[in-house]
Amino acid sequence: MFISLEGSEGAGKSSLIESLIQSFKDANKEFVFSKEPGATEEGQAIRNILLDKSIDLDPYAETFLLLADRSQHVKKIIYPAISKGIHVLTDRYIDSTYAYQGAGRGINEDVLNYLFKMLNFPIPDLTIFLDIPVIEGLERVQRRGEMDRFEKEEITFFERIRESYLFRAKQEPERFFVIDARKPQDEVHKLARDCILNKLKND
Ligand code: Z5A
Repeated sequence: MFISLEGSEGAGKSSLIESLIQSFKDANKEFVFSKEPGATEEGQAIRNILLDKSIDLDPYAETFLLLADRSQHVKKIIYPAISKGIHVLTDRYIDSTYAYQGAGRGINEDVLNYLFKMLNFPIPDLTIFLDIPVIEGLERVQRRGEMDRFEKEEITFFERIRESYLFRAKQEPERFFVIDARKPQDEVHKLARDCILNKLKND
């Protein structure tokens, strides 16, 4: 099973993954947890460039850096785990690119589809989207402290991102599971955990 976790700023993905790691250990399910950008050593170097607010990246330069990061991630982590029958849960994947670079930066969706296909990126079996209104998510991020290159964008950028996620979730209801990320953390955890364990049982 290949699962991605998506959400806009401050939705609570990192907090959710931390609690899921414990749940799957308790349920004796073998999982690899990873994150984009930066799952691999090479990806870490790319991540530093992507998040550096002193660097002014062209939208295509940004997109190709993310794809370089993903190529390493897919080749070194995702495919090897899947081929051994180990489940993978990644914090961000292709839907982040549709949302941030597609809707956010204006890169044409057909171009992204072409690149994903050419690079042979696997499609997740399940995508959990933590949905939060833009202002509430940004307030959480601001409370957390210093902001990175993405987090400093204007509100309309994040509104386009949220709309893109919701649109994709509507287009692919069999792949997406949407959770209202305003719910208390333990409820969000339970919804995500039950969704994943049910999917594992039914597959
Ligand atoms: N990016 C891209 O543009 N295109 C791509 O294809 C990919 C990525 C793959 C990576 O940043 C950036 O890369 C990202 C998009 C771009 N944009 N940014 N920024 P990152 O890896 O540094 O961060 P992130 O992925 O955006 O995640 P995050 O900032 O760490 O947020 P989060 O994981 O969703 O939230 P959190 O840290 O778990 O929670 C935020 C706060 O809310 C924290 O204080 C929690 O305690 C609190 N929280 C969490 N859940 C709750 C609930 N349920 N109630 C109340 N408070 C909560």
